Amino acid sequence: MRRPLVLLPVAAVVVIALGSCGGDDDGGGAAPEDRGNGGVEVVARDIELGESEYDTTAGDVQLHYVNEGSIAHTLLIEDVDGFKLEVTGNGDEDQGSVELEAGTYTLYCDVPGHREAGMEATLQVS
Ligand SMILES: [Cu+2]
Repeated sequence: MRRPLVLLPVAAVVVIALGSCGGDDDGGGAAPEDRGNGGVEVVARDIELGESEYDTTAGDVQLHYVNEGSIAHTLLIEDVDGFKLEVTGNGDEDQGSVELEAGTYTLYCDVPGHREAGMEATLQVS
């Protein structure tokens, strides 16, 4: 019974991400160069993130989360609601996109105790 419970929120995030992709609400037309940021790959380990700082460009930011640890981890962006990736075990992956303006953000894992243990990193969006 655990598996559907874990997969459902992941599916919801993907649907939300795809939905926000299609909903072009700025009306100005997205620049094709936006696709050039190539996404951000974040590695989870027990118990840290692969890097202390990540860089990307503003716009539709693709985040790819890969678990190289052995326990479940999540990836959230502080003060950005509605974005969460989850990986359940070694080799598990999750991905999603989120609209970000230029600025400095904090990525973290919200499994109790993990952020305090060091599972956070800076995301620089320029
Ligand atoms: Cu964690």
